[in-house]
Amino acid sequence: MTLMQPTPPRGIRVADHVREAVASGRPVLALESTILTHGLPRPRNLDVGLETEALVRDAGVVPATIGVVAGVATVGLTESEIERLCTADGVVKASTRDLPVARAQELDAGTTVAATAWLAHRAGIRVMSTGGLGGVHRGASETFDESADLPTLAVTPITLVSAGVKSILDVGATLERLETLGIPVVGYRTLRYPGFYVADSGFALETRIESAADAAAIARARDDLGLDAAVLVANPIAEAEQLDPGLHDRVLAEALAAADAAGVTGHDTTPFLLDFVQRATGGRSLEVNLAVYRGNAALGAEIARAVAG
Ligand code: PSU
Ligand code: MN
Repeated sequence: MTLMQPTPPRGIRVADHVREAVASGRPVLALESTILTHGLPRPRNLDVGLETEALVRDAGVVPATIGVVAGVATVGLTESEIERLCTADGVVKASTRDLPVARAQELDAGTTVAATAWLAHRAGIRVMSTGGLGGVHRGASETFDESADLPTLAVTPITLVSAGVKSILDVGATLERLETLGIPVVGYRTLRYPGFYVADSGFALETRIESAADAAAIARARDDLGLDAAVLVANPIAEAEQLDPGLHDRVLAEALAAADAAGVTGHDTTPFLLDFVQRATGGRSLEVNLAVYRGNAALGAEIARAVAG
C-alpha cells in the first residue's frame, strides 16, 4: 500500500534512497543515533551502528539511521556520516527541543528517541527500533525529570520497538505517564513489561501480541481512528540472555548513588547512569545491551515489512 506522504519540512534532509523507498511503499526502518553517540562506548558504537544497518538490510528492509550532521537533521545517514557521529569530538545529544539550536549552530548530534521518531515520521517512515526508551526518572516528583521521549511519542504516529525502559528510571511512573499520554504499549509474546537488561521489570501489560502482523494491525487501527500516538512494542530479551538480576539490582543502587553524589542532572543523567552500569558490570551489561538492540532491530524490520505489506 502506498500512502500519500507529506513533503518533509525543508530543514530535514532525507537521503535519496530513503525517499524513494518511502515513496514506493517499500519497508523502511528508522534507527536512532543517541544510542551510538551517548549510549555505547567507543569504538564499539561504530561497529554496532554499521552492523545494525546490515542486519536490517539483510532482512529486506531499508535502514534509515537518523542524526544531525553539521546542523543538518538527516534521515538516512551514510556510512561515513555514521562514522563521523561515532568518532568526532563535540557531538551533542539532541532531543526535539535541541534540533533548532543544532541547526542554527551547525552542530553534530545524536538524536534521541523523541527527535528520531519525529524526524522519521516527518520523512514518512512508519516503524522505528531503539534499545531502551527514555521515561520518568526516579525522584521526578521533585525534579520533574521526564524524558521528552514520552510527550513526543504522544503526538508522533509511528510504531516503536524497544525493550522497555531501563530500571535506572521509575518504571511504574513511566507506564502511568504512557497511559496518561494515550500511548498504547503491547508486549511481544509477553504480558510482562520488559526491564531492558532483564526480561521482566516487575510490571504487567494488558495486551500481548504474537507477531509482526499483529503490531501492523494495531498501527493500522490507530491510523484508521485518526489517533496521533505512537504504538509501543515492548520486546523482552530472552531470559537466558538477561543480566543476572542480583548483579543488576546491586549495580543499579550504586549507579543511582553515584549520580546523586556527582550532582548529575538533566540530559546528562541517562548517559551517566548507562556508563556507570556498563563499567560496574565489567562489560556484561554492554553485551546484554547489544543483544537487546539486535533483537529490536530484527523485530522492527519484520514489523516494517508487515506495515508495508
Ligand atoms: N535508554 C537507553 N539507552 C539510551 C537512551 C535511553 O537504554 O541510549 C537514550 C535514547 O536516545 C533516549 C534518550 O531517547 O537516551 C533519553 O534521554 P533523556 O532521558 O535525556 O530524554
Ligand atoms: Mn531529562
